[in-house]
Amino acid sequence: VTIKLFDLAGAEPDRRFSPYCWRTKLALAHKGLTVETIPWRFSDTDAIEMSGQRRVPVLLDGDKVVSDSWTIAEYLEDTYQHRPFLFGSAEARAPTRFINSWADTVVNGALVRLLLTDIYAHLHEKDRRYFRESREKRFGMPLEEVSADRDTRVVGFRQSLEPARIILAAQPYLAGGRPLYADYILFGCFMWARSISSFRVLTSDDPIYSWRERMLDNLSALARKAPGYSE
Ligand SMILES: N[C@@H](CCC(=O)N[C@@H](CS)C(=O)NCC(=O)O)C(=O)O
Repeated sequence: VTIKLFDLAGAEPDRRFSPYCWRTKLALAHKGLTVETIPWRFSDTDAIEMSGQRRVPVLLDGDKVVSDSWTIAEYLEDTYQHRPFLFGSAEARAPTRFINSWADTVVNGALVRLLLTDIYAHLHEKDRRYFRESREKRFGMPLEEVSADRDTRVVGFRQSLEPARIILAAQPYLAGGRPLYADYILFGCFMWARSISSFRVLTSDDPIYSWRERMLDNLSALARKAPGYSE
């Protein structure tokens, strides 16, 4: 059976920009598992109804339906134990989960404010109204206002990455000498940015920038080959 993945797409079906879907695609490639990705738009809620929730990624593996990128990572690790480890060891799972919650809250929370209008610009027509309404409600202001001050706001974003910068100045990957799921988590955030925006979120003298370059080339340059922008 081929694994299938519902993967958030923009107007162009091959523009895949969800940070969470990127984590899953990189995890599958790390495990050497082939996947058929299905382009999914925000308004395609019926297509993932069987998952009992309304967000992607949603993974189909035989008769198994798994949603939420963290749950999927654990599922892949536990189901495909004979494949390369995603977490490194049983003990590494908990600190990796901390990186997951840091990326979801601090990193993605700051990035969305920098990227919101670029995301909107790449959406499929059928998603625009829902996206504008739901995000303007969430931020309490027009989309365009949310990212209007991004040239100044990006400075704080870069500072907030200091925990990753310190470790990446000392070793090539968050996980150590080779990339593991910890790296795919944070890298997924940058793939979100790269897929839909030419805005410069990192400076080229940043150790995180060099790490991102290495990550783009790993796994047969899966990420670098995907439609996106280079800053
Ligand atoms: N905690 C979830 C978050 C998934 C998520 O928020 N996905 C977004 C796409 S990036 C989504 O499907 N949003 C649907 C919506 O906003 O209606 C995970 O890690 O998979």
